[in-house]
Amino acid sequence: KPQAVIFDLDGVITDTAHLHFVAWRNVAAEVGIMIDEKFNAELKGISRMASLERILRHGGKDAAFDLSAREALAGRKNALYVDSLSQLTPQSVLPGMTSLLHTLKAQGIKTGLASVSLNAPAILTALGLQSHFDFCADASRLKRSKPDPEIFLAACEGLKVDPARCIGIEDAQAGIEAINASGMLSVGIGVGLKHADLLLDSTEELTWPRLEAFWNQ
Ligand code: B16
Ligand code: MG
Repeated sequence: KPQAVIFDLDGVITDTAHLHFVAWRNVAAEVGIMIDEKFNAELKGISRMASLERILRHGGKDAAFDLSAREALAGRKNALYVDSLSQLTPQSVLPGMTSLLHTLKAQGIKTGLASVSLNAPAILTALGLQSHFDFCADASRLKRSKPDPEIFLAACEGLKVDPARCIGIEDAQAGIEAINASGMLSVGIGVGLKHADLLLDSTEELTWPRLEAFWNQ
């Protein structure tokens, strides 16, 4: 069996993409940029400042905001987003994930979190999952974002496991690339992801028997 399974948060454990979208849409509208859900899908797994840069580029306004103006916009987005996190409850955990975390523990397999969200600890608390992970990588200490493997390697280090004996789970293309570059086996959730070692349609299919069969193949 694998030594550990390392999870992304948004899109794997819960779905905060719509909450990110509503907050970004507000801030973008303030500066005269319109974004839709289709554009929002491109921000999956991308850090806060990198998301803002993409939005400004999308609106043709990347030259109009210096670093301090960008930080102010990102700060306003985050305040709106953090407010909206009060909507999250244990019911917001994606189907099957609480039970998978319990099963992995029962199997003696470690669990880690590799989310680039600086709000990950607050999200886990709202979901009632704060004690379900053996180690959560600290997004504030990252030097390079996904697709760089840094965050997955930091999670492996924190768990004291060998990446070659671990599985990583992601819903974003940059995340799959990060897992592959770390030397772990990658599982993708969602249609259209490329280069995942195993691709599943939804978290409902992400069960321990499915992961075990994949590991042993
Ligand atoms: P924050 P993940 C990512 O979470 C989200 O997918 C992405 O949309 C967001 O911009 C990023 O976290 C940063 O979030 O603004 O809360 O620090 O998929 O890595 O769990
Ligand atoms: Mg994600």
